[in-house]
Amino acid sequence: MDKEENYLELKKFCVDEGIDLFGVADISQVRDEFKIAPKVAQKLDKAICLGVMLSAAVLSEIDIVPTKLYFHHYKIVNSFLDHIALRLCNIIQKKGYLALAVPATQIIDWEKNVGHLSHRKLGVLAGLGWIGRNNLLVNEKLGSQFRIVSVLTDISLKTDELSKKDCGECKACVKICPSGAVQDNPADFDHVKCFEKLKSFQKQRQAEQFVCGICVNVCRGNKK
Ligand code: B12
Ligand code: SF4
Ligand code: SF4
Repeated sequence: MDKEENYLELKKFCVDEGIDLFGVADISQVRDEFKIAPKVAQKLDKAICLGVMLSAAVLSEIDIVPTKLYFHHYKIVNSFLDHIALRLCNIIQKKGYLALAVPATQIIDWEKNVGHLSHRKLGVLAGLGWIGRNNLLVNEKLGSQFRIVSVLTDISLKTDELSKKDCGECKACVKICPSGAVQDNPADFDHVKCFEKLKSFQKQRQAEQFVCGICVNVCRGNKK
């Protein structure tokens, strides 16, 4: 099968299973950054990035603190993404290729606070959107109201174009962020202020993990 046919078949599987965003990135220039054994990473030249939308109703309950419903939703959506990624890997493997699912949310270095790789960065390279003022991956249709997972593979696939969109004049997240982390220029995002706020939410027992959701709730992707 050629790369177009493989793309359509894998996309159909994912969409039928409930995936809302599907994109493919060439990772041959970025895989050296991954915290995955080079002997494995070097064999994988594409990332399939999958996104699933969040519940607008659950998000809209968030006002100035994350809610218990949002925390549960966060866990369920991560688990859903990890399951679809596993099933996608099995389909690819049965065709005789390699496929490695990178967990939706797993921190492997607690000092630097990083995962195996950046799903946001791969999402940009797979054409799913752009990095917004809130430092999240923003999609034209879903805003930041989705979570993502990536499957690395060596199967032949066509790749997607980068998005040409950006936040435009929208500054909804700049105004609403309770920590002052979000600035007009996305490059000035203050990771420390954001993390301190998430730690304080956790201390207030809003959630057992570091969640917030305020800048997710307001981001509709520069829609009028
Ligand atoms: C650790 C972590 C955190 C840490 C922060 C660490 C950090 N440095 O960002 C804490 C606990 C604070 C955190 C907070 C949140 N997180 Co978090 N987090 C992660 C996790 C597990 C790893 C992130 C990581 O490794 N970062 C390392 C750095 C290098 O990468 P990065 O920050 O992701 O990406 C930047 C660089 O790649 C840089 N960059 C450098 N070179 C290049 C080149 C190109 C071409 C591009 C495009 C970018 C780029 O731009 C990117 C954006 O700043 C990811 C899952 C994953 N594995 O990606 C989720 C993830 C990033 N988190 C997510 C979310 C939603 C949140 C929260 C909203 C919490 C919540 N759920 O309520 C907040 C938002 C904070 C914010 N506004 O950024 C989502 C983002 C979804 C989206 N639509 O963007 C992710 C992808 C989880 C998921 N599976 O969906 N998170
Ligand atoms: S996650 Fe919360 S504290 Fe961090 S940037 Fe978004 S709104 Fe601000
Ligand atoms: S809320 Fe507006 S400014 Fe903030 S990331 Fe989303 S589109 Fe960009």
